[in-house]
Amino acid sequence: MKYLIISTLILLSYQWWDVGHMMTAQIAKNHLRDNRPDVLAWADSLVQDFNPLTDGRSNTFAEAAVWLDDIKETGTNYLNDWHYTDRPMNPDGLQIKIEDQGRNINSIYAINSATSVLTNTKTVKYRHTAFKAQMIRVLLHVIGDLHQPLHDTTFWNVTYPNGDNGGNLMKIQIENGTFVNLHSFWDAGAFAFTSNSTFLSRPLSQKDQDYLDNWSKDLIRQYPYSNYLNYDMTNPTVWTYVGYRQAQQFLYPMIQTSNLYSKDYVQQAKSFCENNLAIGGYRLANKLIEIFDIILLNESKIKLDH
Ligand SMILES: *[C@@H]1O[C@H](CO)[C@@H](O)[C@H](O)[C@H]1NC(C)=O
Ligand SMILES: *[C@@H]1O[C@H](CO)[C@@H](O)[C@H](O)[C@H]1NC(C)=O
Ligand SMILES: *[C@@H]1O[C@H](CO)[C@@H](O)[C@H](O)[C@H]1NC(C)=O
Ligand SMILES: *[C@@H]1O[C@H](CO)[C@@H](O)[C@H](O)[C@H]1NC(C)=O
Ligand SMILES: CC(=O)N[C@H]1CO[C@H](CO)[C@@H](O)[C@@H]1O
Repeated sequence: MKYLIISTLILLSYQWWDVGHMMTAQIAKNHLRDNRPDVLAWADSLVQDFNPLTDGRSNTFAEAAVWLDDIKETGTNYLNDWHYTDRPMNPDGLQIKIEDQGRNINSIYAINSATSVLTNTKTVKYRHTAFKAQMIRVLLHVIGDLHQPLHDTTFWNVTYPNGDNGGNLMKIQIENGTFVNLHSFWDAGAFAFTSNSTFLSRPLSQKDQDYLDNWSKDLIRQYPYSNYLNYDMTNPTVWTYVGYRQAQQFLYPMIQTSNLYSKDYVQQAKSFCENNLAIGGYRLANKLIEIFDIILLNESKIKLDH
């Protein structure tokens, strides 16, 4: 029983619920459609390469952003620690043991690895390989994850001497009085983005796809790319650090001062999440542009050589 509870927690720990992932990808898609349709065509075709090898829930660009969570259901640990970067928050200055320093940079490592697979010099000739098709799905997912700040830290103090598992061991009381896990609250975008059996459940119906598309266009209007011209758009280490600071400055202080539901806080949390979805979408789009431009350059060099 104990084992079951723990594994449920771990399963919950590392996923920005489907809707957050699909929205990040949809925003990236719409941004690329307007600015770099060539990049979208390349990325989308690489996504589709993998469709026959999935369970049919991740066939579109937006749905494919959830694939890295889908494969957890197979019970394998494949790429499990690529979903987060647990930079420690340790206000009591506890002596904490981080097993392996490498584990401290996982989503950063994931993005950099996927980028190098996609731009690898030795495989420039092969745009479509099984490995590249997987790695593009990794990018769609992990860039979404790291914009949920509880994927960028674990909190340690005397009460949580082994860490709080990215907010999974803390509880927040919501409007109807139930206590929910802090991490899940944020994964669901303060319950602004939940899905259920009739709404945005995968595979998406045409109506749901239209809904997602409309919603992402609304967010792009409310949070236009021009708002973020000073933001880092290339370096995942910076992105996870910003997420860590957001957790430190906004997510955790709220439950430290009051554990009670407040409409104000939920409202703030929703716009905070929308803002992060927009930035995540723009960063994903920019990473794909950066990668595709290297590919184009390398392909042209190869042609010149021949
Ligand atoms: C309270 O709301 C949450 C989130 O919407 C829901 O999951 C839970 O079932 C609700 N609990 C009750 C007792 O209504
Ligand atoms: C599913 O979610 C939608 C949107 O939040 C809501 O309108 C609908 O009532 C929900 N359906 C069920 C069965 O919970
Ligand atoms: C999407 O937006 C269009 C144009 O505003 C509207 O006609 C359509 O009903 C919307 N679809 C959904 C599913 O919200
Ligand atoms: C540890 O942090 C939690 C969450 O902020 C807080 O509720 C708890 O009181 C802290 N423990 C100690 C011993 O300060
Ligand atoms: C084969 C080839 O030209 N590889 C190059 C691809 O582009 C990167 C970045 O510009 C170069 O470092 C590689 O040498």
